[in-house]
Amino acid sequence: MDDSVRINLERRLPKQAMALVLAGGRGSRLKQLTDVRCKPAVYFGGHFRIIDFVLSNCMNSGLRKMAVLTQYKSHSLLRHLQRGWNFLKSEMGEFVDLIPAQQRVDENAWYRGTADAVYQSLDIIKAVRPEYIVILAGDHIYKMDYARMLADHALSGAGVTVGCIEVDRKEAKAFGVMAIDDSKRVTSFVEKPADPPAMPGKPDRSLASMGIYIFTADYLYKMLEEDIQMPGSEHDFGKDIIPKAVSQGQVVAHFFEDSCVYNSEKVPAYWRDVGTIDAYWEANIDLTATVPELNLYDRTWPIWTYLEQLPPAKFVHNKVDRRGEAIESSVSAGCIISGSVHNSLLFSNCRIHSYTEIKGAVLLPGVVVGRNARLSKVVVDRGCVIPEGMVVGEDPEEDAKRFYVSEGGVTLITPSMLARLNG
Ligand code: ADQ
Ligand code: ADP
Repeated sequence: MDDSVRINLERRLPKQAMALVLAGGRGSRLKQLTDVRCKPAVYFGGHFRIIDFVLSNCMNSGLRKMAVLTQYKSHSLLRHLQRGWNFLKSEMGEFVDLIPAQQRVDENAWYRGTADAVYQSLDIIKAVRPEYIVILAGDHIYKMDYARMLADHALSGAGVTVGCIEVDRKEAKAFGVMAIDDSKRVTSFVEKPADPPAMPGKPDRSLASMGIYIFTADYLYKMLEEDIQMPGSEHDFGKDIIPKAVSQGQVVAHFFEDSCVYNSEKVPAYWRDVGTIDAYWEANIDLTATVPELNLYDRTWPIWTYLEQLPPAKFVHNKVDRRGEAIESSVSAGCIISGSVHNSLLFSNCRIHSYTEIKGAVLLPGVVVGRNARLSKVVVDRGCVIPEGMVVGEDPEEDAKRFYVSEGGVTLITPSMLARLNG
């Protein structure tokens, strides 16, 4: 096909599309980190919230009609979006609309599955008159040009296109797993199979759904109207809608790698569901590596967020006995460091007092670490005050009595756990 046709589509289609970001999930595997906020509102990468990544992808793809569907513990998320994502001009047809759980069908039932969340907001969506609807999850960290997927979708003529990625077969139980034919038409789709099917010629790999769908609007409306009448349906995209669309021969696959191109340059195919404390810790700590897998310094793919006006990070040092330092670490604005920090990621406004040793720590905004404390391999929630002399990360049994210790040996500390210690 002529390249100019494709480029034209990539430029035009995002303007005819609307993105729906599903941000209602519980994220329970993040343990007490999601006690007060939903997963999309969880802090990530020193400055950001998880949802900033998918919204920035939309911005950078030219897809500027966005609606965020919220449900569970949405206060922190809504506050963040109101502060940080309020700059688009609705007069120009650009917006981030916040849609709380509607109660359209039954006054007593909130959203059931993901498809129900969309169904209950159909009036709001139809009023925008999009030709394409891009359904995204608000809880993944990745960079992706949705314009390429939109162009593929339009060219295929399918009712729905599913974003997919190769994963280890062992990990595929957590995903929708599919099979495709030579033309990338999806021939089968099973949601979270106990024994995931392998890819042809690759016995250890499975083709997983990223939970990203582009629908031709009319096809989505028809599917949702039918599904809501279906007895026994869980009203979920992965469980009900996509398998039915596959049976109708209406689904094609779009490979994530094919979208990892920006300004004609290939960007690494980085996609993470930071759904567990271990995955969350690892993805944050990776950012402190000399060459991290995820590049946050790429000016061609900016990640937008809300930033408080803060003074710069400061390192206190006196030649006699104090050494405020941070090595292989990322330190955000407003921090004051008088102790020793290694391989750690500090969000804004942290205070690291003298004679402390911090290693492999993810410290959320406003964490205070008292003098002589030692922390290693920890995630410390916003606003925690670690008392003077506390040691965490050296005796797992002792840590498990006071805090949450993950399978991978990461200790999670939250304000309520610390409050319990103080009686
Ligand atoms: P899961 O991620 O397990 O699988 P789900 O829990 O339904 O699917 O969450 C999808 C997204 O919707 C998440 O962002 C979640 O926060 C949000 N969400 C869930 N319920 C919601 C509701 N009622 N209202 C608003 N938002 C809601 C899905 C697919 C799999 C696919 C994986 C990829 O079902 O096929 O492989 O995503 O991660
Ligand atoms: P964030 O996730 O932005 O760090 P906070 O830690 O300030 O948010 O609070 C998380 C959520 O906990 C808030 O969105 C709110 O719903 C609830 N919360 C926090 N502090 C209070 C409070 N003092 N009174 C009532 N609710 C609170």
